[in-house]
Amino acid sequence: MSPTITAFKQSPDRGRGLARDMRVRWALEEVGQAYEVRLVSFSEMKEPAHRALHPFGQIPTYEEGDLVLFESGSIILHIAEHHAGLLPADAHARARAITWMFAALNTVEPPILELTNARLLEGDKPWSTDRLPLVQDRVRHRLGELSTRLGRTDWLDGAFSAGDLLMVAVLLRLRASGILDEYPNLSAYVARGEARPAYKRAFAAQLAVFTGHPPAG
Ligand SMILES: N[C@@H](CCC(=O)N[C@@H](CS)C(=O)NCC(=O)O)C(=O)O
Repeated sequence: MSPTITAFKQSPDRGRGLARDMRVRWALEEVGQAYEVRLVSFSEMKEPAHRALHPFGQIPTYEEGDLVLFESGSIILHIAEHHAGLLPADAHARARAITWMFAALNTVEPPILELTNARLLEGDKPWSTDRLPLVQDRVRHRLGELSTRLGRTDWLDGAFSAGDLLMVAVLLRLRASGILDEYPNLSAYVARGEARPAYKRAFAAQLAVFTGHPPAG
């Protein structure tokens, strides 16, 4: 039975790949697992029926038989643990790939989200112009460290893994700011992620929700 995920009925980014169902779609495409999508509006997300799946009234959720999950990282870990392709077989390499999943969500995504919030939600506040450079510098600090670790390698630790999937998904949220371009190896890393056929299929499926046109092929 195919799992069902939830996604925005009206995505704020107009289906450009930033909503977090994208990373779950990408993981499912990487492992070749077909899936269903249930679209929810902002008001539906806050209703009891959806909150029974997701206590914080958000997307994505994941339903598979009687299993219900929320949190994109947990969903992707579940997918990666039940299918080949997103985690290495070697126990230590697997633990390191999972470490990168946590690093993406817990160390790299928070300053990026802070920057998004500073721009979108606080841009009209009188203190915003003083605060924004501080927030941008916190992002640069983290990216500098990540860039040093990645160096000239294609992926964070050997072959592409769920750690890379989440890291690329998180870094993509920075593209509009221009900050990612300051780190050529990270830009190239993100581009490598976007070039993966599974990413392209997931992106096309998410965009189709916005355009109303199903992806070709
Ligand atoms: N930590 C959660 C964050 C989920 C989240 O923020 N989802 C956003 C969409 S990308 C959402 O539903 N926003 C609407 C809202 O919070 O009301 C995850 O990784 O799944």
